[in-house]
Amino acid sequence: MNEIAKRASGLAGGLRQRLQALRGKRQKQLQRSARLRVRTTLVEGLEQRLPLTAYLFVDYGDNFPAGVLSTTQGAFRDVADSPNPGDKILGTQLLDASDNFNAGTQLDIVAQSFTAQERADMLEIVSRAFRPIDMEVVELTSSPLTLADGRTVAAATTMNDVINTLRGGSASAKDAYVFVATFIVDPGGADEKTYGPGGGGLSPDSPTLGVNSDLVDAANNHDDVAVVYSDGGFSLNTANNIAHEAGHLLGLQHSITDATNQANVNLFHQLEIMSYQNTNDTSSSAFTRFPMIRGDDNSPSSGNLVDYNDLAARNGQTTIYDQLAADPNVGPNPNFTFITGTGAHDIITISRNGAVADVTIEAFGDAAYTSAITVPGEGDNVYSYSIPLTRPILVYAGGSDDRVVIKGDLGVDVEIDGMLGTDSLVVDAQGAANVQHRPNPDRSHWS
Ligand SMILES: [Ca+2]
Ligand SMILES: [Ca+2]
Ligand SMILES: [Ca+2]
Ligand SMILES: [Zn+2]
Repeated sequence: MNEIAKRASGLAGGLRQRLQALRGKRQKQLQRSARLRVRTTLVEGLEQRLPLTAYLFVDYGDNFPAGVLSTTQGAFRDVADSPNPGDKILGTQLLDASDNFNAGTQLDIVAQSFTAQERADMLEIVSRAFRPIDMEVVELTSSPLTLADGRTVAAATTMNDVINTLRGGSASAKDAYVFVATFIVDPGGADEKTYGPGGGGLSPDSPTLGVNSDLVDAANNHDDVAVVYSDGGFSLNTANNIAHEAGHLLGLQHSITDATNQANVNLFHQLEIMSYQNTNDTSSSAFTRFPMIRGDDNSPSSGNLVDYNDLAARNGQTTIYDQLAADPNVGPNPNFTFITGTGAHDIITISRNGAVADVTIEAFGDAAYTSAITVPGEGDNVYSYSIPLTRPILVYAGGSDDRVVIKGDLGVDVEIDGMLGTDSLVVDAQGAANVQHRPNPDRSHWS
């Protein structure tokens, strides 16, 4: 067997193994046309990543003295000032039980307990959500870690450590820092208030340090610090809120918050990190590349959507993913082109069209693909765009039962993460690209 044939054989074997694992462990159905072939020119893995531009730091308090970082309301909100607006570090305003803010009032950040596996599971969900973005997720621990941009980081002992971590590396990198803990304002005092142990999180108010928050400006202009409340242990709420609060730090606003009285609408928002329809419900989380409806006062508790066509994405972008990708201080992961479905049942079609590929996403309320979902902002049922065929393609199909259809020899690798549901893959091509299909990890506490 020559080298190319051996490699092709190995790839085909790997694909078979993955497919068998898929069938055996998850009882997924996977359909392939008889013409699926493994491309013989694959020479390296998909993760030859270029250095990424910014970081999301996640700090569970591993270096807190005796498990508590004791600071003040003021030091935690106004983390670091600077005459240069771009160098200010915005923190989060946590109020006391009387809803008061006094800069000198004590604020204790109390570390909670997690097993290594629980932390790894949550990091996997967050890292998956961030993989399409030009940012790397770093869990801070007591062991110092030197990053690709040269800065050495570890879990914080003091707020000064937070500043040094955020200001390390390239000054232009606008990083996000999220504490996962319980937060006690005025501990032992008359106005003691504990944030947590129930789920939730907060990001900087606006203005802070005299400038707009990135959430208000729809742009990642600053390093900032957000909080996620937790009483320890794995929860979807904690994992998704780490990514959600970080999304605010990058300039994203809410998609659907309160549930609407349209089941299909709630369903297709489940993939979107910036929607509360995602937070407690699923590990299939992403910044979606499909139009999402704005939340907050657009999705009131009555369940009656105010405007179906009011999009969550801003800056002239149609999708939340595209808003991040277009932000000069975030950007897309340069190593591949990213496609998502939604939380609903999607048919995702990727068709070669000359030098590019045309992508269509059709979302449905049912697994039989009969109840079509109208694309917000468009009025029809097909969301489409074209992509270059110069990089590998990464597809996140999202929750529910999705069908991914690949037409024509795309000539690039395609990695499909079907996420939850019973997903199918149809390849209709002569000399198809190498296709990896990865089901959701089988963990009973993921849903
Ligand atoms: Ca920011
Ligand atoms: Ca889906
Ligand atoms: Ca799926
Ligand atoms: Zn939020």
